[in-house]
Amino acid sequence: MHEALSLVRRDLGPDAAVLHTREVQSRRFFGLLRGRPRIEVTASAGVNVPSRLPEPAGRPAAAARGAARIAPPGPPAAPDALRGSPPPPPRAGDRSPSGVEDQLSDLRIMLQELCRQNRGGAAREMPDGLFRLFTDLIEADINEEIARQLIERIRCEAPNDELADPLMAKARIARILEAEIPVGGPIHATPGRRRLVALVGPTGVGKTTTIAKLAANFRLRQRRNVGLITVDTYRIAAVEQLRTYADIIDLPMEVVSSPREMRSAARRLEGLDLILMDTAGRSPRDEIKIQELRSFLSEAEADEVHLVLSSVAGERALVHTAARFASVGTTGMILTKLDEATSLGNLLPLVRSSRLPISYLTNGQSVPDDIETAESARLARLVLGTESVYRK
Ligand SMILES: Nc1nc2c(ncn2[C@@H]2O[C@H](COP(=O)(O)OP(=O)(O)OP(=O)(O)O)[C@@H](O)[C@H]2O)c(=O)[nH]1
Ligand SMILES: [Mg+2]
Repeated sequence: MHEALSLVRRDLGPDAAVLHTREVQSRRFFGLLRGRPRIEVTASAGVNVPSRLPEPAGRPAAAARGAARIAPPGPPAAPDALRGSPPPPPRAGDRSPSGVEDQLSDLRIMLQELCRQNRGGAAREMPDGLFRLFTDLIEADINEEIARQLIERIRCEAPNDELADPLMAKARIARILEAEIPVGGPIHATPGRRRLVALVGPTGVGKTTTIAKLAANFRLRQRRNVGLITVDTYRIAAVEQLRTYADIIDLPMEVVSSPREMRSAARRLEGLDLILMDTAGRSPRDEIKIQELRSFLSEAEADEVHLVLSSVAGERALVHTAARFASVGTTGMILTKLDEATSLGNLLPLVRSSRLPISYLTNGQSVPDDIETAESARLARLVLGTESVYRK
């Protein structure tokens, strides 16, 4: 044993942790004759676990990282509990001393855990059912890292019978996602208390269409007094697009082309319950235009600023866009074009990074019907692909 440990020390250095030692009886001549006993030592310089060898007397306790030093050549020191009553020297053919088997099985578990972590986890060691669930998550476009985290989490939290049932395991993941997805509820338009809500976002995501849907619902279904403001005077057709909706729904509308005009326009709409403000689509990369948008919004004294994002966009673009628009004071998010998305797992990184509550979802071009108030449980099921974007 001393010889073996010296070899470990020589090869792996004094900081190596000894993980496992055992005596192996070799056999010669077709297994009939006993060969010389051999010593097998499992040691590592890179594993962060306490060494199985006791600390030599007079040396400091195990290093903070947990690995003890290998004993220097010479008789190994006794473990703390046994100090003062040295164990009898091992006899040839002796099995391991009492308790060592337990320690070895602890070690095995510890090593398995380390291997699992080192290998980056889930996929290879997952039971079949969970592995299928993992691939379902990947297919729903949930990124691999988040999918692993979700599987690991239910593995830690759920009882075995639940893990063995794919439907129950998926339902547990749905509940985890539900708790993660913040929603902001619908806009509250109280009669007589003017509320100004602006929609901002990149180009072509559906801001104007969503304003028309909201305006029609508040005006025609909830009988609120609604007005519109547009600051999108960059595209010739933009004003006309909103004016068409204003005419159909019969709403007052103001066109504002500079932050200075904003106050007087808002004053002209005083007395209404809800003012919806349409803005020009902005590239998240255009810092100057985003700052300009900010001055429009602060002049308007907007109560709510909803960032409109297309659910068809890639997850990195969504995260980046939300971060860039945060500087205009976004208070919520509206996700559009759910009907065009093949999957919605791309929304999870956005939800995690922006922490903005989601207020509405839109799922088609039809005004005023294709809009709904966002609900966490439904969004979780949509992300998992267990529910259709079209409500029955
Ligand atoms: N499929 C689908 N199309 C939508 C949805 N919402 C809007 N659209 C369409 O998306 C296109 C752009 O919509 P707009 O409302 O003009 O988008 P915008 O954000 O105002 O665009 P800009 O003002 O140019 O930045 C139109 O063809 C809309 O009909 C939706 O939920 N689903
Ligand atoms: Mg528009």
